[in-house]
Amino acid sequence: MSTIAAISTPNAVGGIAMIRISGENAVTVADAVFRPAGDIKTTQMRGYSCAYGHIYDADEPVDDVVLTVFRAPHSFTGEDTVEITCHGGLYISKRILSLLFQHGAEQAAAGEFTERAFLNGKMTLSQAEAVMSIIQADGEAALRQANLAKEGKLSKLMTAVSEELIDLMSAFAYWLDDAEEFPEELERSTLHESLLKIQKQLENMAENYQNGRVLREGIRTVLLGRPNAGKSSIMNLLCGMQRSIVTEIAGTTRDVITEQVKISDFTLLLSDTAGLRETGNAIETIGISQAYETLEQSDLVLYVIDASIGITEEDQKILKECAGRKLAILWNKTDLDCAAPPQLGLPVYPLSAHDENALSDFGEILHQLFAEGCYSNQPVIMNERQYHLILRANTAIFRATELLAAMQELDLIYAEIEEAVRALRELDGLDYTEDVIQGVFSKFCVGK
Ligand SMILES: Nc1nc2c(ncn2[C@@H]2O[C@H](COP(=O)(O)OP(=O)(O)O)[C@@H](O)[C@H]2O)c(=O)[nH]1
Ligand SMILES: [Mg+2]
Repeated sequence: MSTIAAISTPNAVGGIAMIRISGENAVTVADAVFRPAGDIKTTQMRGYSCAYGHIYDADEPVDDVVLTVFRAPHSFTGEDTVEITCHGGLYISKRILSLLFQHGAEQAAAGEFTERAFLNGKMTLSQAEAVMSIIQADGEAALRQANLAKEGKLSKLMTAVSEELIDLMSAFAYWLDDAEEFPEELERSTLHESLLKIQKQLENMAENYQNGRVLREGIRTVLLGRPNAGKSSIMNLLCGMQRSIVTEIAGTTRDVITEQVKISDFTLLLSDTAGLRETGNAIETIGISQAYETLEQSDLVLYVIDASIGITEEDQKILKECAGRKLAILWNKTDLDCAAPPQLGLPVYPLSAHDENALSDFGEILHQLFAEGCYSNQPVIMNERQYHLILRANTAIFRATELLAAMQELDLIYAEIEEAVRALRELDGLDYTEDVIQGVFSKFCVGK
């Protein structure tokens, strides 16, 4: 395999930059441009050792650097690897990289170092994907999930499920060729039970992925309620700035206003909407229908009620339309004379939007609403590719149970279970095609 090189630090000016070289000739390529300050020759450096010295372009010094050597197979990629840490100027790092190219290294493609780690058996495909998830993690929960996958917990789980399926297959492989009918020795009900158990596991994984989506992409949150309930005031409170216009005039907000807000571990994609009411105003009517569209796409509804008025019939009607979504009632304007919050079997949070600290514990509320799935210590699948393979396996198992119930022939059932195993093996890269690998690693950054 060729020797590749890339700048692994961001394409920006910083204190230091790091250039990574990997492949059979990594050390000789580095040796061609590096003059150590000490006595040990670069080619004689041992793994996990580093040296201080200078990069030279012919006889011209370019930068003083630290060079770290990793010897195969004890490196990230499993190949000989050299990391050059230089001053973090854009020109310097690019100039050193181009010197490496002059001495035989080739530009690494996106994710190529990790791809090599996978191809060299240093990690499974889901562990390789976890590397990217670690880089992208923007909070504690996302990082914890990525680390679980990186440690191989997801791989272990996938292997366990595949092995259960393979055991089932071998249990009835014996009857496969000559059984005209379903053999009596093989208990239909036991087989059915085992398949259902596996199906449940796969369904849980798919569900956890959906729950985890809010961590990866943000919680699509909509502020809904009647005009003047205080939605825009609460929007501004959560944004920490005057994002929406607030007036005492009902019908002030018309467009949907969306802002990204980071609260505790969560990112909210927060939308303020027009107050919901019957109105003859054409512009307001459009705003109201946009509010309903936003509701359709939301993960969380914050339903704002003016506590000095209390819950109205209209509120009750709209709340019914929110059924099935994560929902919290913000019982606003508690600084005024107001009734006790209603008992609706929903979480109700009393507050006054005029108190600037009113939502300082909002992160807690989000934790209560979204803790499940996000904070599990179970390994969670991390991306669409993995999700679709879980669904593919699940569909195959479902078909197997249907065939079993319909007293169909064994070989049809066997084929479905085999299909589920194929999907799970592809998930962890035990079987893969060039396209799969290309699809996974092209999403990485160059230099990782
Ligand atoms: N007293 C009091 N007034 C509030 C509170 N929240 C909002 N208001 C007032 O209620 C009116 C409508 O607020 P606004 O945020 O525009 O409501 P929206 O129509 O639901 O967006 C404005 O005059 C606000 O100042 C609150 O907690 N207490
Ligand atoms: Mg408003």
